[in-house]
Amino acid sequence: MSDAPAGRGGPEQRRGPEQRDGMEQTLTTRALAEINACVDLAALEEARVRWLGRRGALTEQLRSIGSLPPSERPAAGARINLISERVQHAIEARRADLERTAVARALAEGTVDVTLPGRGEATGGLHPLTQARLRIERIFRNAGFEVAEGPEIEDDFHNFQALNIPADHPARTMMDTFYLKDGCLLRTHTSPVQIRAMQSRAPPLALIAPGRVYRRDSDVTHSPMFHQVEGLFVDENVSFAHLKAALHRFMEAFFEQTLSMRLRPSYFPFTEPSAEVDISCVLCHGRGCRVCKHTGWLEVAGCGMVHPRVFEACGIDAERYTGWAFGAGIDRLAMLRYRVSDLRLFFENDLRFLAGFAGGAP
Ligand code: 2U9
Repeated sequence: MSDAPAGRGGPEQRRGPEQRDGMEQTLTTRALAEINACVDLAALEEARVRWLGRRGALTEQLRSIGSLPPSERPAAGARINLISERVQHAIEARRADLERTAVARALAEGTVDVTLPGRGEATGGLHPLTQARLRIERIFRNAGFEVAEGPEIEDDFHNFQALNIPADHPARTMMDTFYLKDGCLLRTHTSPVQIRAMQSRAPPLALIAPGRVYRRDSDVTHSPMFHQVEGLFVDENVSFAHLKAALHRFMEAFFEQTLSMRLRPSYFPFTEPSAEVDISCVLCHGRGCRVCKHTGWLEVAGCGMVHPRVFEACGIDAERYTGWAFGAGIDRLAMLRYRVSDLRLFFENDLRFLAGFAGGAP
């Protein structure tokens, strides 16, 4: 506004009530006309400041009441408040109008094209290692096993001594360990979970322990953190024949194909006798390919009968009970099942790789 709204700062005491009445009407008419003439929200805000702001015309009017005779002040104040309210309502109504118009214009100009197809929502999925683990868990749960968990930070007793691996045992170097403070370590296998189960409960016991394990070992085929699943079955009259049948059933269920399985004698401190578990190659079905190095066989697990010293360390009567155990790398099982040729792909979390597993059900 170039000219100041009428009466601003005027000497009120020289005006009579009729004069003031006329002037207030003029003010109201001008304010409402200005507000309705605003074509955008910025202009409306300017008008609001001009009329109702701290130095706005109506605020000044209210302030100038002090110069009126005391008897006229209440009535004059009430009238100006009424005008301010009308102006305020007019601003709000105009603002709503302008906002509606802006939305209508944006729609008309096609800024928001409601006919465009949506961008779509990417469906996430379980990591292939999680899918493999859940698959293993489901198979064993169906066979009556429970799934047990335990701490990843362990002590020497649960990770080594109770498993018949004393301090000077050569197996300690085989399982290069990450040591922490106060004699703690990162578990090198999930066996401590079974140790704790046997310490706290009496047989019969049927459980698997899947989880992360750690070894100071890192190259193309080894990661310092990898995933294992171990199984333990303890009762009276449990034999090696049970072990072989259970593992064979598991392998066929996991790979969803008929397989041959063979056991080769081996050595682990915690089992006696011990064996390596081979299955016929899941890719070439035993004919020989690059994955099985043309042998027709894949080594997928180790197993054996629980060593009596392990039972003794857990307070289980080794004369009465026998048990079998096995261990397998979940990462290797997942590579074979999902045809992944490089272990590192599981740990890089490249979405282009992971997207191939989205929606996959274990
Ligand atoms: C208790 C008693 C015995 C678990 C076993 C293996 C054989 C085995 C390897 C497979 C691939 C580790 O991930 S890997 O490198 N494991 O060969 N593990 S028997 O034996 C146990 C476990 C717990 C109380």
